[in-house]
Amino acid sequence: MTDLPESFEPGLPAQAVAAAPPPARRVWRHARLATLAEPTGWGLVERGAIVTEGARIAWIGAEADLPALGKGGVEEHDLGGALVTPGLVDAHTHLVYGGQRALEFELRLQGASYEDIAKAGGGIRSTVAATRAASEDELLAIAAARLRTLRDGGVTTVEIKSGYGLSFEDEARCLRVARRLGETGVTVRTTSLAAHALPPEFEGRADDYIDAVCRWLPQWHALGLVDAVDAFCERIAFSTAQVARVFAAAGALGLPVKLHAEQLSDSGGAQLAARFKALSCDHIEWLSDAGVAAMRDAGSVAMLLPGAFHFLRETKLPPIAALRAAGVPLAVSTDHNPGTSPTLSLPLMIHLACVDFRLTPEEAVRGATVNAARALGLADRGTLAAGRRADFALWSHEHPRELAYWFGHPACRGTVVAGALTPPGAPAPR
Ligand code: DI6
Ligand code: FE
Repeated sequence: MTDLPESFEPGLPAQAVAAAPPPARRVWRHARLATLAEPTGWGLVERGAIVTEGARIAWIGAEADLPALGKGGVEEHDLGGALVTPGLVDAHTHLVYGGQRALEFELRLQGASYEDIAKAGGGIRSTVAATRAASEDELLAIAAARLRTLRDGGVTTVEIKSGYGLSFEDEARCLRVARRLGETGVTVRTTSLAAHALPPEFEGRADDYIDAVCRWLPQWHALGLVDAVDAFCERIAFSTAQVARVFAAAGALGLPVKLHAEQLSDSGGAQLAARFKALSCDHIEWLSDAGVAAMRDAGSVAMLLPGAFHFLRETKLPPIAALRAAGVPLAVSTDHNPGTSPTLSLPLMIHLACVDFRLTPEEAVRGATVNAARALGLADRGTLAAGRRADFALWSHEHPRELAYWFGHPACRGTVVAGALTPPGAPAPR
């Protein structure tokens, strides 16, 4: 039995240690752990415990092996046998927008296609109009409620894209809202998706709009609003040549890129994204063999979005077997957005990834944890291990495969975010 040191914070100068209060130390007992800490397997520990110090995991293992916790206050938590997994990571969302598109959904059910509606000026553009009409505080309030619902489903890290402002100030507003959502609690990573659709004031001038985006990007970056850059590469959106210009501007700022690629057709987006060492290629239903090889060589994550596939009643499946054979990591996210995936349940996406895309339950859960973290370039989360962030989700399941099995009802009992317990229904982070 090893004693834990008084403090796990490495390398602080003596004065800083004296001045700063010690981080809260908590022990979480009576947990059924699924650590995902090894490259394969669930990493099950039947009667486990976790010691957290501030926002980090200090120790994790069998409760019987708990080290002596030394002097000083330790807060005790009995988890009552709950299943504990790494906090879920939703690495692809469009969470900040005004309005909703239920009428468009109804029209599509009557036969109109997503592309028809987009070409007729509906679709993304109608959400742009509703977003521009909303105040920043209104956008914040709606998005905070959405984020709380995601968190109550086990999410402790979320990526939020802009893309419904499409002007310098409206995009900045949406990114600011995303940043404000990250000020407490759930980690928020922001992505500029200004190259999402052509705003009406640039009608017929897509290249001019791309020029503007390339000029605006350094300014949003200077305001501290952007962690990554995305684009929608599709025949109804932007060409590979246009996306290449946006990615070059991102590269000049040292920002990583990712791409909405091959969602509705094979445009060779994955090969372009690979040239820029993209963190991920997302959707990829129409991905070709050459695209798979390019992603493998670039180390990009395959971001699977079964909510959009389901909602658009797509039939073309992403090439899962080829991605698996190439060793491309598979991630799963909600793609929450009002047009193609109005869901706020990442556990439901785990289920759909298994049923519709034929992932194994373990692949799908890894897809919503460790591989999603990788898609955000975050190496400190997605598994449970000493030194990792103390982000975990508590479930009323016996085995983690049940995350994929049950669907459509909440099974998350709460989350621990940066070492602090948040029961379901707790106030939205503001
Ligand atoms: N692909 C999508 O699925 C969303 N954006 C994108 O580039 C849809 C956005 C919308 O319809 O509002
Ligand atoms: Fe998307």
